[in-house]
Amino acid sequence: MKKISLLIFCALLLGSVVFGQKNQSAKNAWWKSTVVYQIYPRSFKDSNGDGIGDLQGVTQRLDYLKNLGVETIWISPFFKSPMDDNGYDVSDYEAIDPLFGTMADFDEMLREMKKRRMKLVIDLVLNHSSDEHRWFQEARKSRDNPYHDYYIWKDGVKGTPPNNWISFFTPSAWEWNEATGSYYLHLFSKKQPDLNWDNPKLRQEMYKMMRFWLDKGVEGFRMDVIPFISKDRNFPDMDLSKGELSKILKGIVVEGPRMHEYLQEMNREVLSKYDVYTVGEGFGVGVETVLDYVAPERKELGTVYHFDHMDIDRENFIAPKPYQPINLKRVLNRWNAVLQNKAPNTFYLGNHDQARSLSRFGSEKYPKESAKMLATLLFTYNAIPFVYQGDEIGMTNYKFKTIDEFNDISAKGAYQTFLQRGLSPEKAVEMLNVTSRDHARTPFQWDDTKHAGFSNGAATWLKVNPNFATVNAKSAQADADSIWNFYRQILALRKKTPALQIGAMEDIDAENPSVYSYLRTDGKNQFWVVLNMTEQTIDYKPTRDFSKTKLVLLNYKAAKNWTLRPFEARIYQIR
Ligand code: TEU
Ligand code: CA
Repeated sequence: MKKISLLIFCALLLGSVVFGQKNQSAKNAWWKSTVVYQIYPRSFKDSNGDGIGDLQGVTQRLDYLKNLGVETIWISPFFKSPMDDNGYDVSDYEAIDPLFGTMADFDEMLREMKKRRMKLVIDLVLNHSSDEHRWFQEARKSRDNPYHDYYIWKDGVKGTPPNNWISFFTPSAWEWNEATGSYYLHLFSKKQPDLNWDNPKLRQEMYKMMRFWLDKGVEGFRMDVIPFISKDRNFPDMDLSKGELSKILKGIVVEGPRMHEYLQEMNREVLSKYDVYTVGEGFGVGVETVLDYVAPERKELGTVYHFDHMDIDRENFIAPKPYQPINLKRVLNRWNAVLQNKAPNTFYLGNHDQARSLSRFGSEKYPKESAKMLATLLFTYNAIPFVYQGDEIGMTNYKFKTIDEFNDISAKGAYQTFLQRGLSPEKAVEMLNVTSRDHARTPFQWDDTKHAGFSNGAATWLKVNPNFATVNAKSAQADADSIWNFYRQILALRKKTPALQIGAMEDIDAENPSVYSYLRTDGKNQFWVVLNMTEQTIDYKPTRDFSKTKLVLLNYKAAKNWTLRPFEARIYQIR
């Protein structure tokens, strides 16, 4: 009798551990109120003087991040890679690239994060591998190789690709393979062959790899170009006249026929068994389809992030067009309307694929004011905020002089395209100086010493922005009025204020072209955010008259009635 009750007790205990874990991914999941900080490890901190950031460098700077007030850290890929796309071309998903360190360095980094109660989100590149991955090395040998079907092949004649599919980095998405007498698909560089998710064996390999990292204690996944994993196997030509990349690719390689089936399977087999945060890189995901990924009953992903606001001042990411704040407001309001009360939203102003947000949506003429206004927007909009490394100290775009100063494969591809269109080399560099991904990748500016304290080696892999003498973490931490200290304040405010984390949001001046004025309410508390998104001084007429308000945060010394100075940002509590 005793034995039996002991057994039942153990079974109950086990059950509650297992189910307790699962339940966390439901209603009160930790990640719904978190703030994510993104690290691009190549550019964060070099610990061994080879000029390239690494995992030990990250570990050295965890206190810096803790001190800033962020808990969840997403690190861009650090897996074994030939670095054709700086790590987004993975040749071994379960190994650390020697440039970034060793598995022991990873384990130590994770241990140190956990000590500080930080969560680690790693970057999964599930759509493609490197051509140097063992699977592809096998796959390309012959048509009957057991790994052949891990990739996507199509017959054709050498020199004439099977259809008109385009790639992000090269004109055609097809590359000829001599040994098999066929083409393989690569939507990114030819060193990034697309994996064949229609093959159940490949899917199981990916799930196994995900479990490997979860079992190590990783608590989140950012999933690179996740809407790309299912392709239309009739291989229809793309309608290139649609202009916008996301429209050209839709249904054919983006949000293809079986994508949701695979996401549901992944959830069933892996994600549902762990307390794990997921964010899909939602290339091509619009408000029309987002809920298919993130509505809880769909059992797919926790969140996705979209590109809609990245399009408002660019054609297909690369050709600049003028930025207007009203367009940013419209995108943000549209997404909030669809997700509010249904599923958590996400929001970022920059990442490793984008120019610096201060240079883009703020102004280098008003670096402090505009970066603080953008931070106010980032942390008070109704979404999980993603901070990109360096934004908290006001890092700006670097002025590249010639094409040789760029590193990024996409900058080099775009440069060639611009020249073919008849642009001069100077004009091409001028365009890249607005849009290049390398702006986000210049080394983090830690202090005013050599290489901005990023590395003590002879040279850094990408040039350091010469403004490091004034723009650096050390001086920012010492200056009470710095962007960094404003981040700390607003992060602390957000942390203790549920209304700012998950409260409903309402734009109370939607048609105003320059001022964003909105409320955040959770039933108990109400906050009112007013942002001058321009460098003009504005005599503002609030659209509502609140009888009692208390100013809780401001990016200037004192508020002057309703004269909003350039990029002025205010948060009021309404009583
Ligand atoms: O980005 C996907 C993607 O759509 C980008 O290539 C985008 O088109 C471009 O950066 C805009 O300038 C992800 C990663 O974030 C990126 O770094 C990788 O290069 C890409 O996937 C391939 O893995
Ligand atoms: Ca290094």
